[in-house]
Amino acid sequence: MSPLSEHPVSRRWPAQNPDVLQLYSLPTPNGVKVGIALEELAIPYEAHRLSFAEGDQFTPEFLALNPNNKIPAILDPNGPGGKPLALFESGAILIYLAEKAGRLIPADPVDRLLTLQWLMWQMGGVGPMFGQLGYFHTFAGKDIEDKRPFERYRAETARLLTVLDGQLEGRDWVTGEFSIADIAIAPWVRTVLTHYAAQDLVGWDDLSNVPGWLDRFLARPAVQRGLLVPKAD
Ligand SMILES: N[C@@H](CCC(=O)N[C@@H](CS)C(=O)NCC(=O)O)C(=O)O
Repeated sequence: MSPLSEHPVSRRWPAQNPDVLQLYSLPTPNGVKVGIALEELAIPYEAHRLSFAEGDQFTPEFLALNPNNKIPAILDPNGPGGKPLALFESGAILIYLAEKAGRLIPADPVDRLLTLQWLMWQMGGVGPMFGQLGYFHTFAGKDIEDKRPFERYRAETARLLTVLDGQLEGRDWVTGEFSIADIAIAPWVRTVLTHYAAQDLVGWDDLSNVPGWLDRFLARPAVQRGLLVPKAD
């Protein structure tokens, strides 16, 4: 890839410090995962805030970085082999950052796979299903008369939370040690409470382990900083 300053995304969102990792994001459940990981790992970065209202994700400059028109995405001037790296998909970015820093992903091969297993569980299940619950319960889909889509995603969200509750039995964190699996999952679980106010719909009070785990997650100073990334202008 050409130097970071020559990437089209840098024309629209110029880097003040082109030597550090550039993040293009918003504080959504997918976006904050990367801010939290960067803060936990103490990796220097510069964050650029997109505006969905302005359609920033559809501009040619952003599409040159992520043709899938979604945040988060990163541009790291010091990628593998010392070359610039552009990356999208929050799960891929979390794996990249953890491996780069040598933390938040276990070195043991089996533990590493189990961490990736729970990360993929979030990416393939929790994110899409919880997101649909939000659409049909809180956002534009809430006025749709046919309640079958809402019920489908409500039940699936409740089921996924029960699975997580079982995994957390006897563990402080999803796979034992704090990892990118926690960073991927917790922002979505938080959103059920903060943005959807759906705790009564998904059996929150029946969960034995998830509420305490979420409290532990939110008590971490790096998490609290990461939840605000990128800051509003
Ligand atoms: N699987 C993707 C999902 C990313 C995603 O859905 N991002 C949303 C915000 S949370 C977005 O950018 N939406 C803008 C759009 O769809 O136009 C990831 O985890 O990075």
